[in-house]
Amino acid sequence: SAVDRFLYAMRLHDDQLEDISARFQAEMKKGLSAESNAAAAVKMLPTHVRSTPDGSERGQFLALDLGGSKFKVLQVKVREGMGIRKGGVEMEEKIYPIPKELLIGRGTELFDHVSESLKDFLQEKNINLEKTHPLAFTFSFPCEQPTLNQGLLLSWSKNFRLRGLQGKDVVQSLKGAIERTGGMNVDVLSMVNDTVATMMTCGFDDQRCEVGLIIGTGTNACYMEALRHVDLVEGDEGQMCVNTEWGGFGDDGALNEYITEFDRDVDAASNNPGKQIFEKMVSGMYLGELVRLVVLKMAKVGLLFDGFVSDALRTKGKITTANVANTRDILTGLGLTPSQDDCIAVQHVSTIVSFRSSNLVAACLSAILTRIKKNRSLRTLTITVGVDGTVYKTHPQYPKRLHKVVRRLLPESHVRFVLSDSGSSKGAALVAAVAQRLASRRKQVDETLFPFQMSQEQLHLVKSRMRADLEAGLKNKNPSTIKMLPSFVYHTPDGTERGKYLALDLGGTNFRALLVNFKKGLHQNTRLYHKIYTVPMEIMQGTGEELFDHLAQCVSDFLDYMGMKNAHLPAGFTFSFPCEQTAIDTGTLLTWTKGFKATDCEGHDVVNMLREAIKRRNEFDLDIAAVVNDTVGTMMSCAYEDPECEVGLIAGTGTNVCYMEDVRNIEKRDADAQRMCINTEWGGLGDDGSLNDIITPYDAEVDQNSLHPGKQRFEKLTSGMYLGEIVRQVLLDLTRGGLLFRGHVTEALKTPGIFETKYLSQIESDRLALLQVRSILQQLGLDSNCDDSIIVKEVCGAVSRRAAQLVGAGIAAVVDKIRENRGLEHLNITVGVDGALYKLHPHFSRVLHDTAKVLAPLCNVSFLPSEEGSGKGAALITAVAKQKDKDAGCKGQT
Ligand code: 0WK
Ligand code: 0WK
Ligand code: BGC
Ligand code: BGC
Repeated sequence: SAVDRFLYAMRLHDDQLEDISARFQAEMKKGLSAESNAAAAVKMLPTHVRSTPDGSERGQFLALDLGGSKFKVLQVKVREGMGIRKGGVEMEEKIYPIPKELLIGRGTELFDHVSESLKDFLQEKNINLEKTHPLAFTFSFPCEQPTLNQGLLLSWSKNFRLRGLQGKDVVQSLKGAIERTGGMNVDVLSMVNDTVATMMTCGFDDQRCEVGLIIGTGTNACYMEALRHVDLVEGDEGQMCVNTEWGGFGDDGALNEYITEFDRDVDAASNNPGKQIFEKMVSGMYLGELVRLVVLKMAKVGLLFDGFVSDALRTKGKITTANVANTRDILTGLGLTPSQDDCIAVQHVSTIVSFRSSNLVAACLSAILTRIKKNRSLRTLTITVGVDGTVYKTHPQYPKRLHKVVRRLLPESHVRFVLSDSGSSKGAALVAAVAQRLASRRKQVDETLFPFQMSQEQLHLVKSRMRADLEAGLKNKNPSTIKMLPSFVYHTPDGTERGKYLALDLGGTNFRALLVNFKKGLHQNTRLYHKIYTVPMEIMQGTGEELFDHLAQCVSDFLDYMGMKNAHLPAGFTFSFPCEQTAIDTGTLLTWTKGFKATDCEGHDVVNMLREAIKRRNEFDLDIAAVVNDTVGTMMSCAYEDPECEVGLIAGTGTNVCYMEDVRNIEKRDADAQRMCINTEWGGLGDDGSLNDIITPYDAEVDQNSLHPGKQRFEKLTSGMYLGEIVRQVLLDLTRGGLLFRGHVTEALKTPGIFETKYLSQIESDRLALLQVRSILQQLGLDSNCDDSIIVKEVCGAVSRRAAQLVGAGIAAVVDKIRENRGLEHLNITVGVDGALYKLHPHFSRVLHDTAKVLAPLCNVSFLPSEEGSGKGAALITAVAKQKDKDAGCKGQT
């Protein structure tokens, strides 16, 4: 017919619809990817709704539904409250008209109207104004949401064009208005787009509903996208609902060949020209205008009403979508006297306009469904689409036509359409219920982790307590928690050290044997060979004889490996446990620490025990000339590189520090040297209860289950042997509280030592996506979901951060003491460091540095990780000891 010819451009055939569907799929990709999102016409906004209703939502909520044709205030009771049939939702609502001028006024005025309406609703429904009411906010405009209850307005659309809110957080604006209205307490828990609320509403009864569609004043759709495709949100686990804002499809010209002159006219006359091109071809706000402009043109060219044009027909907005449905009375309303053919023709025009709208929606909807099918690599997709909007609800043929075209475009899929019968606020309330649960979980996790957060005051306290016990340990009257053990090392290396030495290194986790050869010339060319031997648990906790026999056997293996069985080398023995020394080559073990508990060792000289073990083997001989603590060995190793290194720090399985103390301060031991290196054994700080105000129940539990309860309390807050256990205790507690792993306390979680500290380092590395955190948890037999892994990462972070801060406070105490020892305003000093925690943990060293800098502002502390461990240091000390013997020897002679 004439109309068909006239509106040829509006009749879209399936191949065109498939083309539009393909274009829209491309637009979706553009909107989802981080690098092309900014310029994308279809914004694909993440909503932070990570799941459709799962049946656990409950609660009473107020709801605001703003942005559609009607502004509503509601109260929604989900699965609770008297008389609600099991599992039901009860809603009370009231529509509050919005005065036209408010739609184009100041944003704050609109929100004042909203909050005054809310107050009116509370009063009318006798809802207690004192109680704080959780509120779910549906706001149907494009908003960027950093979180579930924040929404930065990108732009207005439809008939809203207000000033002063673009780019602002509309949740804050609402809270501001509620504040201004006063007399009510409302907690805005979540803000959702009406498509999301519609999807959730329909998802309440139909688990398959994973798409929300609005064809009302405006048009839009949302759907559950795979999180791995949502670049703008961290994590690639599970799903997230994306608000496509497909109204903007075509704003970048992607639909130009489908745009007709009438569309251009509608756009030009709209309050946001160039924007929402797709919406202006589809939604209720514009269909009436399209019909009017087509009818006007046809009248002008004499195809209607014998070419008579009335003013009304020329007037914008005279034909609204509502009455496109029945033609006769609209034409009379326009002061026209239509003939029967005119009516049929006009009816045909509105049918074609409405047809095109449903076809375009079908095309883009099929694009979304195709994408979901691909995401899940399904051959056939069975899914439900939740729909709302006056066009869909009131245009008699619209739903049928839409369903038919979608099924024609996706013949192999089973697409069900569910009309959201009571508006979208039920869905909004379900989102709020999830937000409430997440918020309460968040609060409980924060409360659990709060004691691990060290305030500046607390860190200053730890620094001064450390300082006090360092001082006390140097005095010999009363025992101190920090033993301050003399090392008989009087100065750091001066580069004159020469010769070949064997270094034996019993650390926290393994035993190392090293051959170190100091050659003439620059110290770079120190040759060093080493071999690492494990120390099995049963040896660590067997008899002293077995332990030292094991060490002697390792040495024998190393000498074989080096072919130096008969070298009779001088050896330095790094022994990383508290030893009382009376000379450089003796050391009485005071107490085992870390994972060691070998019998008949404490109170014995560890050098003799090693010598006896070697004698027992009777196949090689060693001249053990020095025994040093690993902190001392580390300080010497690093001092060989940097003469300013006068402190040695171990942050590994255990923790400890040594430093060059002025002999005049070492009351319990005099020596005719200016300084001596003191092995502080600061791990014992707190053994007298001085740290009880920061020790948490989790720490107490770890101490109780440790090999040496009550001992090494500072070490048990800061070192690798224990951090994993502290994390496990916290995870246990959170799981028992139902906040983690769905409350399942598995055997794995109850297994001591399962959470090795190396996992902390892995879990906390920024590069590690949550997925990998989950696989680590999987390996540990902990079946977790995305949120669980987020919490586990947080717990690890809290525990390791505290450890680094406490060690930082300890270092600040040591370097400040050295500065004051030397009466310096300012001290430059280097700390030689070793230990897996310091070297491998992604954040430990930085937090340690920052804390030391803040707590010891007058000291410029640089940290030098030791390259080859403390072995070289032990060899250096052995070289010095041998040198002295020689000097003493020839002095003896002279
Ligand atoms: C009813 C929903 C509301 C949505 C509206 C859209 O409760 O959230 O905005 O449908 O349809 P309209 O009222 O614009 O036709
Ligand atoms: C390597 C040193 C060794 C020290 C160890 C501490 O060579 O003396 O005991 O570091 O680190 P851990 O092995 O306890 O992580
Ligand atoms: C808005 C969308 C909304 C849709 C339906 C559009 O104009 O940009 O956020 O979902 O209308 O109300
Ligand atoms: C020991 C120290 C050692 C530290 C680091 C502590 O348990 O008591 O002697 O330096 O661990 O290995």
